[in-house]
Amino acid sequence: KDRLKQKSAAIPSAPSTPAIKHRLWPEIDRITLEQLHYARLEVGTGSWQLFAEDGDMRMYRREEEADGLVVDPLKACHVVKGVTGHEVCKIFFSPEYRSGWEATLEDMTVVENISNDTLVFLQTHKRIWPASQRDALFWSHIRKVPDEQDVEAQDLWIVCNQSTEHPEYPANTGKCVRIYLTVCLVCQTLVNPPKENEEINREDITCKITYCSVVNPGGWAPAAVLRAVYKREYPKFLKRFTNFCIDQCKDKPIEF
Ligand code: 6CM
Repeated sequence: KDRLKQKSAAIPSAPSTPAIKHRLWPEIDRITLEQLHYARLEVGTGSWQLFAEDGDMRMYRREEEADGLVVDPLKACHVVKGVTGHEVCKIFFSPEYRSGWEATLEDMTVVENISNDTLVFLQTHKRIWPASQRDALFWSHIRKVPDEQDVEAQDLWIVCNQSTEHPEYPANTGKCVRIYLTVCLVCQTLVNPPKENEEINREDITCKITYCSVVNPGGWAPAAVLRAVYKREYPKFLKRFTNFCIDQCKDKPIEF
């Protein structure tokens, strides 16, 4: 009985978002929690191959193919000073910031506003020669996910992006090939206790970031070109994104 109690205590309590009434909610809730679990597993040794390293940033991939297409899972870890997990996740989730950090983006539309923590996006990405241009249709959900069994992981946030379908935006009808993605960003805030009678300032906070992604290119894309693009673009993305967060937050009050 005690073991059962402990187990259920580890599951974040059900969120009170109005999104729970949406037809996609069971999938959103399940995939978000699955991705949270997956992101928090240690990379360890074995199947993950380190392919990029810069300061505190480490990027790993596993070479995998499905129906002849490259679908290499990627896992990246980074540590960024001066920002909270909530701030970083909010910037990753919110449409108003996207063009400021997403270098592969050509266009972005919110096609459904499910609630203030759950949106459906249609994005077109810049064409990469010699393949066709790609688009992506995905729901995106942001949530605070404290782990009641880990005192260190109370300030824990996730954004989960998952491809979906929408009758008004069918795949592969125009010039774009639709890509299919499962992406998550998990952020944990660590705080150095401030000196007595002093307020916490940005030097006292650190954000531990985990980013996981699996992208299926959806149609023909030469494997070697795609792997070379990922090797170049993912480190560029994480550095650009985290620098953007630091810059956006530096003159604002800390948002826990
Ligand atoms: O996670 C990232 N961005 C999010 C917000 O935009 C979202 C989107 C992910 C889509 C990423 C796909 C971009 C690459 C498309 C290339 C398709 C293959 C073309 C064939 C080439 C031969 O989750 C950051 C994504 C950073 C990507 C580098």
